[in-house]
Amino acid sequence: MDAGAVKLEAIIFDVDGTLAETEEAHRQAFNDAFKEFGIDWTWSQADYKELLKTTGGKERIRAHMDAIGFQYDSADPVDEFVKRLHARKTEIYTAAIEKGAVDLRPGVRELIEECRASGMTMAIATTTSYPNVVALIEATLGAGAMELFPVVSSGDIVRKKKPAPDIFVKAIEDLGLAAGRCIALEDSANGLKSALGAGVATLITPSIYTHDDDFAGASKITPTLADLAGGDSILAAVANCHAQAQA
Ligand code: XBP
Ligand code: MG
Repeated sequence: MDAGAVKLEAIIFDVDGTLAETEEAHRQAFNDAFKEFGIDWTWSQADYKELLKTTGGKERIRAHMDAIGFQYDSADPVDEFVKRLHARKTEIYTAAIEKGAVDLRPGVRELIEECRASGMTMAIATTTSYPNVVALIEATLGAGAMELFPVVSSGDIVRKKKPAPDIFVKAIEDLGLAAGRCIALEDSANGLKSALGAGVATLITPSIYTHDDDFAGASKITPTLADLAGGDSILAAVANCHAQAQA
């Protein structure tokens, strides 16, 4: 590393699509919640690919209502209805995750373990709701594993979700670090735009729903973290990617 190079001090992980391929479990949970509420919507994979352009589950439900011209007629305010529907979706989703519905993507467990062993700070910046983060981390890394992430920025903690930079700005503020000291791990164009907007260099591992997104501006694109390192240290490969972005 050059004498003047900026040292990597924190890795900021996105959750859905990056830590794990969770979006099929989300889609299933949305569809199950719709059924329970007596709503005749079923989101196919093709529908969901389009709907994912709207980040945030509640916002996604509203986007769908607008797209189909859904006539809401109830005494309940529509915001309350969406909140209740989404809260039930979160219960269904977290129950599935707790039962082991998804595992971490290749190389993620190894990178987290390397960070833990070497003292590299880890943080989370995600659009997904906080209970979803806890369910995934504990189901895949064990009870108490949230302690590995001293900073978790998630869901409604900011007003504007990805692709706005707010969630990454909040994460680096909470870390107390300059953006240049961090690297973001993301899977989507919305996530990339958010991280870059906060000045954070970004490594992309595209996921099943985002492989044809536009990743212009990414420091590196690799199918998985395991591919990035080819059997060597994944943390060293991520740090190298950060060093190249700062050069
Ligand atoms: C992905 C999202 C989320 C999830 C669903 O977040 O946009 O909305 O699809 O979770 P990220 P919620 O990639 O930033 O982790 O229903 O809780 O929003
Ligand atoms: Mg994502």
